[in-house]
Amino acid sequence: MATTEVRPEVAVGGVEVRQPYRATVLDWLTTTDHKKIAIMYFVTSVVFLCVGGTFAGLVRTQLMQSGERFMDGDTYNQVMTMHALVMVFLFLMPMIAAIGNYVVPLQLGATDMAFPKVNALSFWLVPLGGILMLSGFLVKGGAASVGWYINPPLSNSQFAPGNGVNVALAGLAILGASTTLGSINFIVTILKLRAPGMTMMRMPLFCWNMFVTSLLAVFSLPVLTAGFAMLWIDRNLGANFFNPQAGGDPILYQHIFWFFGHPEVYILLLPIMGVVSELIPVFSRKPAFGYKAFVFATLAIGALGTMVWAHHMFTTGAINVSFFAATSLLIAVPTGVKMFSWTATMWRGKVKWTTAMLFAIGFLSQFLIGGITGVFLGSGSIDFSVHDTYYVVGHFHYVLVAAALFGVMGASYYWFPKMTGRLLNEKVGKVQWVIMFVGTNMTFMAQQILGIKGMPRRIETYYVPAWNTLNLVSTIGAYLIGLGLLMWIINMLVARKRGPIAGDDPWDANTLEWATTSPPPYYNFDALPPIRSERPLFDLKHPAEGAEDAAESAEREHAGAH
Ligand code: HEM
Ligand SMILES: [Cu+2]
Repeated sequence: MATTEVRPEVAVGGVEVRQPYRATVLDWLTTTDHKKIAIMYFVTSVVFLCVGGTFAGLVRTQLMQSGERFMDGDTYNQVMTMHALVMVFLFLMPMIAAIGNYVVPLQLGATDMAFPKVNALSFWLVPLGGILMLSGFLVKGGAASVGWYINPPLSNSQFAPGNGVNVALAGLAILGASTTLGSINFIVTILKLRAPGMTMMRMPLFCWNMFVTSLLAVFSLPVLTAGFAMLWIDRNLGANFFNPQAGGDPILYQHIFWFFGHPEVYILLLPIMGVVSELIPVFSRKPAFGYKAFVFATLAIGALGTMVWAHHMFTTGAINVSFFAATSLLIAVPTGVKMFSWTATMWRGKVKWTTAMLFAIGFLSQFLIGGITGVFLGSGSIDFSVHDTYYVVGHFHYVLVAAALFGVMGASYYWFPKMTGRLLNEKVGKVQWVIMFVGTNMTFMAQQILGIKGMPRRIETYYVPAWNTLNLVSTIGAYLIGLGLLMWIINMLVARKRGPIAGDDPWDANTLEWATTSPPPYYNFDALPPIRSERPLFDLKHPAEGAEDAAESAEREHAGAH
């Protein structure tokens, strides 16, 4: 494989540019290069975003007006369930694997991930798991239509006959294996392949977030897979793990699912927080405020994130509400530390309003809304009145869409030049940002208000005219999000071939991925700068400031030791 990568440099507009990946199909099918694997994850994830987005569009079109029913109940439930499973397991998790695969080895100054072959396997399990899960639409009875928790008794073979749930469980188990293998790869790469001088406390914040995310994934995904296996055995081999008539317990399934489900939201969010922690210092021209505090906040969120799962079960009456309310509210503290660190980093900075920075700031404001409504839901008394309403749907979409999707957009505008050697169109990017900022707030704020007004989730239609206007607003907002995503995809397709040449370090950034060419050679680096802080490239470019900063922090560390 290596031999095909040594390509002649060609001069474009006076800048030496490597020809990006004119690899053969066989190269792509057999590659173990983390950069190529990252690009395959990226493309696969965008394709599934289109699938999951189309499902969301269908759902919103049906809910636009009361009494609208172009999808019957079962079809609606299939489309809604698959929307969620596709968006979580086939769009966002592979997208995080894409960004992590491309950036982590480069930021560590490594030539690749620790286990390149396992890395390739982790990728190929994604299309396999995805096709298996979506093949439910082709089997008798249709795709899984029981909601994304797939919880019994609704999902047992009596109430969900046919193979839709079976293929969904099998597909999800394969996707779980992909993420677990990928996470082990990240953990070993981060612990073992850091360049000389890069101590853990000089590691870029993105890598720290990927590290904690991977620990959470290895911790929680096997539990989910065990729960899916128990449900599969109940459905197909007549066991009774979750059958109360035979001594089983459906509440047990909910514990198992949410023991994974809540850490899952941090598996989705921490990497995005890592992305934002790269973008804000670079475009504020300041080091990250409170680097150490940020690292400990990330570790605290990871640890606390494993202790709150039953806040999804407040209304079952089967759990200790006070304990889980307390742990849930506690997470607001390290999250607040991060929000403060990002804001303080921008404070008095020389902010550059690039599209990537706009999406980072969009993440902050939207995540704030998602976070605060999460605090409301964490307090048992409020949750009792809004559980299973659109308030909850609005809340987690603020976190998963308005926040996570914005983070993905920011990451793409920031690292696309490193992946392709060309810049995305900034004008298009800024228009896209406005459209998506307005669209997400229309879609999900309207949903939150509908929830307060009592609209339950998972209904294929409604007959309450008072909910019409807000549902119309929510649907128009969803169409705007769709338009924004379309602009993003077209921007990438055009820029890949005709975007302005980026050069090695178009953003005047801080970390090692910008210390090599765009795109990098298959071996990543010809040479590495000395590493004395979490901003090695900045230190190299600004020796005085860098040295000063390094001296200052050494001073602080020294003072702290005494
Ligand atoms: C792009 C714009 C999106 C729109 C307009 C949208 C819309 C919706 C709507 C209306 C529902 C509720 C359906 C119901 O309760 O009947 C829903 C459910 C859901 N969505 Fe989205 N969504 C979007 C993106 C996403 C993304 C990016 C994710 C995850 C990464 C996601 C994850 C979910 C989940 C987990 C559910 C719950 C499904 C269930 O109740 O089982 N959505 N979405
Ligand atoms: Cu939760």
